[in-house]
Amino acid sequence: MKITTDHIQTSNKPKEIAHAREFNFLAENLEKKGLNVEQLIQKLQALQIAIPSWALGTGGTRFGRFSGGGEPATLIQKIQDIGILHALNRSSGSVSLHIPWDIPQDYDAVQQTAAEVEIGFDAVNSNTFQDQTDQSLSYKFGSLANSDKAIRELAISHNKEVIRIGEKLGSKALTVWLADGSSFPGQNSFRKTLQNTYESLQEIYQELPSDWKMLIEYKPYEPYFYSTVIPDWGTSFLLANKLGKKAFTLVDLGHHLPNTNIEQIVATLMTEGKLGGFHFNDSKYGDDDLTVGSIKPYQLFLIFNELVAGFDETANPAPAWMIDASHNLKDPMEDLLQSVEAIKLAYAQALIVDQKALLKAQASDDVAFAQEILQDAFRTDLRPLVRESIRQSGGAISPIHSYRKLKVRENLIHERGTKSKASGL
Ligand SMILES: [Mn+2]
Repeated sequence: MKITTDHIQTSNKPKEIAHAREFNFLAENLEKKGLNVEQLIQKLQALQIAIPSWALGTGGTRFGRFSGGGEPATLIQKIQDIGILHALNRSSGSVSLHIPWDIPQDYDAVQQTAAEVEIGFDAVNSNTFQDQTDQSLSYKFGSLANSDKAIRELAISHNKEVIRIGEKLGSKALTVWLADGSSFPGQNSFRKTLQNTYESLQEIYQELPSDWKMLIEYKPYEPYFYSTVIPDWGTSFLLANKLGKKAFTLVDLGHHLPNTNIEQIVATLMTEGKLGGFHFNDSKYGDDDLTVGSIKPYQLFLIFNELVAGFDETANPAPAWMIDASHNLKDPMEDLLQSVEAIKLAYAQALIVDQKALLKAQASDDVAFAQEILQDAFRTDLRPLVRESIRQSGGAISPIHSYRKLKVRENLIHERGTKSKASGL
């Protein structure tokens, strides 16, 4: 199925009048506060969030997986699905590939499909957290950190291959998430596994093209439950600093212990110019991979508040934005539309924070007013602004409403069948 301009216009029609009324009311109020609405819209339009190739199918838990049908069975179908999302929200203009789940069979066909639906290639992700069927050695006890040099070399060569695949497609970043760790005290040496990891990453780093970035993800636990080799931002930052200027820290919102102050981590990394990218999701208890903004929208806003301030005040390069969620209950495409909207809303809220007044309140220790400034922005309903930015880009006023109205899932089930399954988490 392909979404056409006609589709968008027809599905927008019943919403147009009410939307215009809501937007004009909001725009007037924002202008009264001294905000430039046109500029806000341009900034919102520019924010593009990559969709991971593994998020288009129904995710599972370790107990089961309940597919919804019509899932993309091939990489080309995955890119077509992202094309549908992008046509609806004009905000999901790239795919983040997972290797080896999505090694292109026919590069020309993959690139042609991507070009047809206006999709680019974001960071490529390596996978050394599971063994592949034809793999000679096992990652059961670690990959880049393994005590066995031959296993480390296997994992290093896999990462180098991922870079080569990404180069052919036009990617500019390699994301490394390392599952390596231990489940019991004494299982391995903290110092040796960290040193092995550093040396392995060095070898991969040397293979990185000059205009590429290496994004190092961290996670405190899981799949191992006593330790992970890169448990926190500090360890990732340490490795990125030692590796060099092409290496950065990647923040995955679900990869923190409960109540961690993620916005402070963002501020610190940006001050040092080392925030390389984001994996968006939401969580209640752990790495739950829930829809962005579904559990802690205020935290998401506070993170964006640091990002917006950091864009102005630091030399941190533009980070890579990606969703990293798993959809077990909802239609994955509806879930992704909701996530992208939540990200844009948090960004919009952060853009209207009165930064000058906030600095003044901070300088005079006016705690109550500083809080008022942030909460005033957070509590302003900016959905009409986000909708208008998408509408002006040629997208749907309400992407999820149009998705249902155009019967996208029904069409995909009709095209691909009810048993079609996507690879992924
Ligand atoms: Mn992630």
